[in-house]
Amino acid sequence: MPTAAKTIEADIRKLREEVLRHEELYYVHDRPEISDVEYDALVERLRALEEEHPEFRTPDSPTLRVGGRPAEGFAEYVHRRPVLSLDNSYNIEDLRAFDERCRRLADGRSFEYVAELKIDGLSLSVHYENGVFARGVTRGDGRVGEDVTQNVRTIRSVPLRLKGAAEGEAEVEVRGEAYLPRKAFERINAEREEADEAKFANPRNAAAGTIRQLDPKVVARRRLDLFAYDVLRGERKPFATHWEALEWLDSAGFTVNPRRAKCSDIEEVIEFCNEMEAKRDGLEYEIDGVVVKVNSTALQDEFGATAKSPRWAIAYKYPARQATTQVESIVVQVGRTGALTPVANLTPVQLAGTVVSRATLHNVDEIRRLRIKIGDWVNIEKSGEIIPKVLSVVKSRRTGEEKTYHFPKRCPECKGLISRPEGEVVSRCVAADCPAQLKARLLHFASRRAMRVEGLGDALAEQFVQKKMVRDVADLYALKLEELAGLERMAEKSASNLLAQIEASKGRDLPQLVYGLGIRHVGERTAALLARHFRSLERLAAATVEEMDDIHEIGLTVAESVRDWFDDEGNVNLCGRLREFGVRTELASGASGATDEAFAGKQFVLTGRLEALTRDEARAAIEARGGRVTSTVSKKTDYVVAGEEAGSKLDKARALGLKIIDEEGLRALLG
Ligand code: 0OX
Repeated sequence: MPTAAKTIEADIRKLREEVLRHEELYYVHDRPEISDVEYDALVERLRALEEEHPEFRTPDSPTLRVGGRPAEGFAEYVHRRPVLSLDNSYNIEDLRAFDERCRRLADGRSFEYVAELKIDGLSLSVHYENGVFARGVTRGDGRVGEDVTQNVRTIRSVPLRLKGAAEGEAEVEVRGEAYLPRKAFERINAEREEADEAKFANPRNAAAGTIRQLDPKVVARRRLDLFAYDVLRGERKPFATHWEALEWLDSAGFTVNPRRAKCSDIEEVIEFCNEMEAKRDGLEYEIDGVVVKVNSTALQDEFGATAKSPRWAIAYKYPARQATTQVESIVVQVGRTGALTPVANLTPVQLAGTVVSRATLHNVDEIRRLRIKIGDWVNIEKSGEIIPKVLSVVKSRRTGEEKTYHFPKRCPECKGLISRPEGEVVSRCVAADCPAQLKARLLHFASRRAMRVEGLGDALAEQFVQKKMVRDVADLYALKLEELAGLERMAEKSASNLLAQIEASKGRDLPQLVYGLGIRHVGERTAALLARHFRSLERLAAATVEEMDDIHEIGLTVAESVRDWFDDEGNVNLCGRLREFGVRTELASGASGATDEAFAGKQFVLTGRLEALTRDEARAAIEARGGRVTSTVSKKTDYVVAGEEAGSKLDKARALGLKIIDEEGLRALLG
């Protein structure tokens, strides 16, 4: 064999062994060392090499297998109908391409989609004989799974006897996704930690590990759950539509995820995907995307399947949010309220479409819980807009060279005292004049979603504080051109630009000002609620805890925090100076009062094609006025905005007697 070919063969062998090792760590030991994304990348690399050099592909190559390997200890079970997997799509264009393919296959016939959450768990097939639970089988490689009947029996959302008309059926197979709710996952990991056992990296691994437990008593304690998504009877799909199948499953006693939508076109599907992505972190369980299915089972049969996956369904995957990397150092950041947050500086790694080089460690307790050391390999996760967090330490990769980390005893910036009130997890620097706190307050006040002072970045804020040019956010409005022009790297032009920006910020609306003040527990949405309710800074400053607590969506913690802030003499003074400098302290938007009334707390559903506005613009405009946009029409919906070619949602709205407006109507409402 020529040398080059030998090297390629060796590369393929090494890669194959590497993939197999990670599979064993994941499936057999439930102790992954790399993230799913990295694992996928390894398999892809192997697949590409094998495709170029098929002569080096061996029969045991992991690329020939679709799913996980059966663990020892369970009997094999051959699925009567193969358990197909889903084609993945990672962006909207892929979804549109899927839609085009479906429409081509439908050849002019109209059809609907069903969009449902893609639960990040493991697929199970549950069998019933004469209405009685008979067997539970894992997906395995899609053809052969493992018989895990005793374990499935412990899942409370799997009925042991089918309800209603289903009772009399000779044979029924239900498919669904078993998962561990986040709460159960956290509890299990806490217990494992106490018992000095390796923790699970995420709920999916924990669920997969649990279903393979040989002792059903352990499984029962773990509280697995199941969302059912498919029903088969013998060889047939027993319903005309997937939606009906879901309703049947519900009536037969299964849990069907209520967050689902019947969509008349791909735009509605996309909207569901976006809406659920925004809600993702608030769900009680983890999802990794949305599954889109053609509703009609006749069309499903017609479209058929490839060797691996049906042509009538696709998974729209959200960006992967976990990765593994190394801790280079740990630093403590001081926030605008003095909160001390330990942050790990990481070897940069690609995650959810961006390069990540820092992850939060939250607080001292978290550092203790993780037992993290400098030099450790860690699993990190990014969720939503929040900065990534460290999930766990990969202890098996320790070399002994790692260094223990000690949380500082004093504020790392001003050397001031640190306090941690009883019952709280956060340590705070309590120095009133801590420069790091002031800098963080300035940056927050000037940030895009607050008073938007463009050009006021980290370096400038640092100088303002160091040179004592600014002692609170109101001082920004007293800055003079000569002072600014004297700063490092500040030409006269930039100085006057900055002054113009500062001047312009005086006109920002009240929600931005309230948010910019940096009151503890007052995020953007809370600030908007408070501003819209009280309509001026003066009235907000005078509000009682009870008045605030009475506002829908505002709780006692927020109300008390706001009251405390305005009770502070320094803050009263600050507000007075802001007003004197000419900063707007009255609500500008919707000043007539009528506009916001129409939106506050109201639920909107957008359906069909809008002409003048994009859906995102319509959504943003509604949300800016305090309304909410959801994708499902229900009794709770206040307005259905029907664009061109609105489909089943409009029908449902009519059936429920809801208020229906067209795009013109929405524009009128928006003023
Ligand atoms: C899930 C999920 C998985 C049926 C036809 C192809 C895939 N993880 O939540 N699979 C399916 O559907 C099967 N639906 C789901 N919701």
